[in-house]
Amino acid sequence: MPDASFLAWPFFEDRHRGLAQEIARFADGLGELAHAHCDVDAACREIVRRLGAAGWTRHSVAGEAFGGAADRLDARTLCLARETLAYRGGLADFAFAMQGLGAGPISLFGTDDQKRAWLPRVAAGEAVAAFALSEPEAGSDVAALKTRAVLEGDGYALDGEKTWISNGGIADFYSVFARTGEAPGAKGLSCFLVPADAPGLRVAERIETSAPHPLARLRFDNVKLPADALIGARGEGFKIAMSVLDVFRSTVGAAALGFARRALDEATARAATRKLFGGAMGDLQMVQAMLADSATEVDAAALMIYRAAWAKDAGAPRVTRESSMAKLYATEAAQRVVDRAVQIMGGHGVVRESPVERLYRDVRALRIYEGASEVQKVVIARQHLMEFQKGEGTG
Ligand code: COS
Repeated sequence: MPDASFLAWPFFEDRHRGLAQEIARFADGLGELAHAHCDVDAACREIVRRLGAAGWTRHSVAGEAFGGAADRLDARTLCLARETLAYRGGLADFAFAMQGLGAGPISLFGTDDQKRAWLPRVAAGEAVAAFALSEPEAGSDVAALKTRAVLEGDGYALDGEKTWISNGGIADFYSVFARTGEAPGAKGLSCFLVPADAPGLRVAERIETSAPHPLARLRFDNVKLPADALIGARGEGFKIAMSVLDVFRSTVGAAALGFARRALDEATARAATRKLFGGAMGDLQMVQAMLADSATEVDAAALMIYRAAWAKDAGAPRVTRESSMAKLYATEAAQRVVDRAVQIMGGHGVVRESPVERLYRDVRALRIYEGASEVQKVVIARQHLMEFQKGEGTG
């Protein structure tokens, strides 16, 4: 059983404690479906369907009138759900996470019509959502993106290429960021709602990764969009992307925490039961040192994640610094915790499809996606310096 003592922390309300138990039961019920599958597309759709039927994807969208569990996204619920699902399997976590991220621009910036068109279906697990930001030459440097949306009559024509798009190929709609040219760089981007069946949009390539999930490169060739496909205001695309990422970055940390807790539990069980040198493996101080480091890092990651989520839920206008710190620390720490677990498992840790071998593959991408560790450091340092300068100004 995963350690649940952190739920007593003051970051949570009783409703979170109840939800954490319920989602654990739901996740246990997924069984092998929670893991990457030979048919990841079908598995993902089925997980989304079940998440919807059980009411979990209601937490992925904002607005009770649009099928959401509440009027605001609750970052603590999203983090608890991701941590719990990731503990059971990377694909279950992935399927849940992408519903929230893909629908995030609509939840936070969409019109009522856009919300009515898509959020109830995302909440019910009937529509699959995707977030299309990265390009072949713009991943970390978002302001460099080149996909263009040109005004044509009342609407837009979209041209360009997106890559590393999670749910690419199975999504029902994409939140697409494109250059509309109001100003150079970050100030000239906008966000668009693009249905997957829009003529001119096609999957140019499916991308296979070490922890398989639906992932694709997309082409947009003269995709005609109506004026009401614009999400938020023209020129606000960069801020929309960053605001959505502010909410979801701490949830990436939470997924890493779920992987780390599972790795620590597997390693602990092994150390407690495996006999060597005439005693239990866990009696060896070098093994104890590994367990101590991992247990400490798991707790530290949990503190940072739930601090960031609590700050967001408590109404902080921006949690850029807190969510970047949580993502950076938790994903880097999880990599170390999983690696130590492999070491403690010995040969068993590299047996294909064993729990720890899966974790070893599952955890790696988290240090890259939704802002690589290096980008998080840039973001944290900028915020830190800005706070210092503000303090200087006020004396
Ligand atoms: N929330 C709201 N607004 C934000 C913001 C945030 N978190 N971060 C930046 N902005 C605003 C800034 O305030 C600025 O507006 P003003 O000039 O009006 O103040 C504007 O957006 C431009 O910001 P900035 O100058 O910081 O832009 P940069 O191009 O220098 O940003 C980084 C560089 C690296 C910080 C940014 O590109 C980034 O976060 N990249 C990683 C993106 C990512 O996660 N990629 C993975 C793809 S998604 S899977």
